[in-house]
Amino acid sequence: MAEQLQEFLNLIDGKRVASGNGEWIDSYNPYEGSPWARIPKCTHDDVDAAVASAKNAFHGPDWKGITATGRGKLLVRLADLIAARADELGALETRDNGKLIAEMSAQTAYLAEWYRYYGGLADKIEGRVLPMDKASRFAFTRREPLGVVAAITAWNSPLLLLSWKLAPLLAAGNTAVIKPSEHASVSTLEFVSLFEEAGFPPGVVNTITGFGPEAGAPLAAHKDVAKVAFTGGDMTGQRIYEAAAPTLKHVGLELGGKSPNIIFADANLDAAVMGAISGIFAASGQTCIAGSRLLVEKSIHDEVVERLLDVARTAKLGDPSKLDTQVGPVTTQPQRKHILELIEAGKAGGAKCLLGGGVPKSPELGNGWFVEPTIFAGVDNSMRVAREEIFGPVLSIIPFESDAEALAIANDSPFGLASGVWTRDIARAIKMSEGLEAGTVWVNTYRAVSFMAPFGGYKRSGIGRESGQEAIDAYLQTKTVWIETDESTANPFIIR
Ligand code: TXE
Repeated sequence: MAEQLQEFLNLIDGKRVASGNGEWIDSYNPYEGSPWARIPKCTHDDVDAAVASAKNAFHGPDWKGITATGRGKLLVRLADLIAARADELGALETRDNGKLIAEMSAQTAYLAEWYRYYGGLADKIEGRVLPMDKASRFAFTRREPLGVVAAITAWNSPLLLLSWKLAPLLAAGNTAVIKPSEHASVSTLEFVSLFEEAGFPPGVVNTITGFGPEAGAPLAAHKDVAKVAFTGGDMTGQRIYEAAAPTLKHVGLELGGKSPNIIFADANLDAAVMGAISGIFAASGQTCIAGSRLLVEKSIHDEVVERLLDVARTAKLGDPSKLDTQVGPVTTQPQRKHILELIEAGKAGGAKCLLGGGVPKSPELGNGWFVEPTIFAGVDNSMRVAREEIFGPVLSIIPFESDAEALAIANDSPFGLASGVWTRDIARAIKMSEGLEAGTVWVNTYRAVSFMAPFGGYKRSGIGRESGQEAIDAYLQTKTVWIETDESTANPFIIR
């Protein structure tokens, strides 16, 4: 069986390599429920080799010798190569993580924009001349890269999540070791070929595949890694924060959410209902920004529920590689088990299951890891389905009566990644956007992202921001240079 699987290799120091111990991990097609490829099962020694390669490249003349403008040009060239290969990369992602081809190829086409944007910013990283309160001194700042950055990513959108890290970190002059999720590494392993084609020196971008504890943990703790940039679950994020502490690494953590999507009675209900559907059933709910808590004003509650059911009932489940499929399988078997357990917890806790609630019966979906689009009404915000990230197609509807109550329920969560507000009242929209404890507030839209819009979490949803101009600051450190122009000697026993 294993002989027939396509093999994908890591990239370390410009060479394609298997793991040092020769072991592999099978990569599954979630629609067929069977393995289709295999990836190296790396351990500590492989991590050491990848970090050594990135460290050498960081200090070596080939990368250091490229001007900021030159780095920018490499990134723009890479963007063109990505655009040319977007469909192919999107198809690989669909095969590996089961998400819709329409969604994955839109993502892979769009990610070229991150490299163009940060390619443009690369030679706009500027220090400052300081005005100085001491007449004989001249001082200025330089903005310098951190060194080796570990980019550890999740399976739901492998290349998009990676690019949010890779484009700014390379623009800033760092080098990278990428650790994709063991559940969906293939697109990343294919993608990194483009760096050589674009002209990046060997060792600037390296990959390590493997399980979290065996490959991710030694990378997150490695003494020569200056920063860990991570996307994944909050508990793993916490472990990475701890692993980074002994060597005082920088960290960027983009973790999960339990985002409130709030519909007021004055909203455009057609748009709001579609926004709610896109918030939870797109990508089978496997997005960190899933609008998994739908807060609905009481006076329109029943109407919104009816409209939601009308759309959700007809959602077409099926093969994610077909363009007309609307809901695909979830990516992993453990993830499906987790979702089904939380659905049972919702039922046991007293929430009313209006739709779905299990595994679809139809035989043609039999091999895939599907979960039915599920809608719970009568949810109280203290229930598990309202508090825990489910990361699946499960919506919890919570009624509210006033703006203050909506805000209180929305903010009563350990998470704070995203939120949605549906209203035609501009004053209400502004007040809600002020009051919501979340890194993103969407008004009359949902699930919108852009390379120019900072993205990240409040509270347990993470640390730091990705995308936008400020993301590049997260991969830079400031050096202050002082120059004394007065040649007279100063008293050495007092501060200068
Ligand atoms: O993610 P993990 P999993 C949430 C979602 C899901 C849960 C678990 O709720 O149910 O996380 O998903 C690597 N040191 N999100 O298990 O474990 C791992 O190999 C270093 C939210 O897939 O967080 C992978 O590369 N690395 C989310 C990456 O961390 C470790 C996206 C993510 O894995 C490690 C996905 C360790 N000790 C899941 N343990 C989002 N924010 O979008 C694991 N890893």
